[in-house]
Amino acid sequence: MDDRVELSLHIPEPFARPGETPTFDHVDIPAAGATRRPAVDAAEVDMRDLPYGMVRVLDADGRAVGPWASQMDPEFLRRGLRAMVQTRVFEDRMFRAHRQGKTSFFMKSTGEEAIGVAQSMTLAADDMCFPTYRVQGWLIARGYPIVDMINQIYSNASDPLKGRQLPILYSAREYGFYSLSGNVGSRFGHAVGWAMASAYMKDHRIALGYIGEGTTAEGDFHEALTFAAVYRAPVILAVTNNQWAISTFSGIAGAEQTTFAARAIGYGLPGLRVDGNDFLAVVAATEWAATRARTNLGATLIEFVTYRVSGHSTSDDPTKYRPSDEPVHWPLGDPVERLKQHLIALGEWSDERHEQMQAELTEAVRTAQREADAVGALGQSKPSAREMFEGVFKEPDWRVIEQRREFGI
Ligand SMILES: Cc1ncc(C[n+]2csc(CCOP(=O)(O)OP(=O)(O)O)c2C)c(N)n1
Repeated sequence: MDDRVELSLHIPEPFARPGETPTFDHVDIPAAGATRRPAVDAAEVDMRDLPYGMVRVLDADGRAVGPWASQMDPEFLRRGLRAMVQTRVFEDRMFRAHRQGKTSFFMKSTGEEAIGVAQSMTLAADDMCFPTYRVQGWLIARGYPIVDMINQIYSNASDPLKGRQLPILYSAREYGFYSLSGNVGSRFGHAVGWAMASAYMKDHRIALGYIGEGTTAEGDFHEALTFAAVYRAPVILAVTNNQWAISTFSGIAGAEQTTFAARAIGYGLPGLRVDGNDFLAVVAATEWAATRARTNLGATLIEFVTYRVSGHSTSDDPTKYRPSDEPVHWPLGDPVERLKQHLIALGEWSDERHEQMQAELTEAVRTAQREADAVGALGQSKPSAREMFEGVFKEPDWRVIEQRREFGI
């Protein structure tokens, strides 16, 4: 008789499906202030507890507590709040624009705004971020014109990218925002390469790469970590763990085994696990990792624990694969509400001022949309066909010249 054990596979299953009661008991959340803050030059071997903790600053009462809390200028915090609200208002409007047929596609970052906004405000103007489509707040925090974002989304004659990119795949070098790619993960290695080039040229600029937790299952993630560790590249590697990769829960990318921050340990890199819905924690962790990068101490992997409140994109209906009330059960709350409460607790903000700001930003987005609508929404206006042949190569290539001649323009 064959007494060998019959082999089987483990197929991770989400904790709740539509119609079931949502639970986040599996997400380990230490209290605010509980996770220690090591010196930036601490040895990696002495920091291997951090990927299992969670850098949190804001407590349930909106107070800043613990070793990662620092004195922050209320004006800086108000600017952060403003950029997050602006991002949310803008995204809601663009989602509606999609439903009105004004664009073919859109994606929201609802619930994740603190990450892109806080990092944009923390890093230097000439650092470079290698974004995902989930950090539009980076551009908004740096004052990128909303009308240009809408023109890009409409692919109209004023589209700064001349209709060459899918809606929301922005590119803005002057804003430290490297060209987005629809191929997820492809930019993560670029961040490391750019950082290596900066060090090779004895420059001072550092890079920040973003990747979703689902995409960490791709080879690009592991290649980037290897290069970052080996060459001690001046880069921050950010995993935004929003629990979902379209309809696939984080367990399919390995969340059941260990944390995404703990992936760092295998590469000899420090890994931080951070409350991604806590604006102050995002700033503190980013400052810590940036100081390491700027002083040749090398790369840091940061997992931002957050939640994707909306669907993956305008093509997605999340009620098909998760309980419709799952977002309200998310234990880390709403980043906008939490920063607002903190400012109110400091005596630096009020509900009235918040409402007034919201109204003002709604009006600003409306005005920008009217301006873009006047140029034309999707299909009503297009960049000139001539644009296809321009800006392709630094010096026009003979093939481009020939094709343009054949085209007769
Ligand atoms: C290389 C590649 N594979 C697959 C896709 C299809 N796709 C687009 S987004 C996505 C999910 C990404 O999830 P995650 O990395 O967790 O980021 P999130 O969208 O949750 O921010 C997939 C599979 C793609 N665009 N590119």
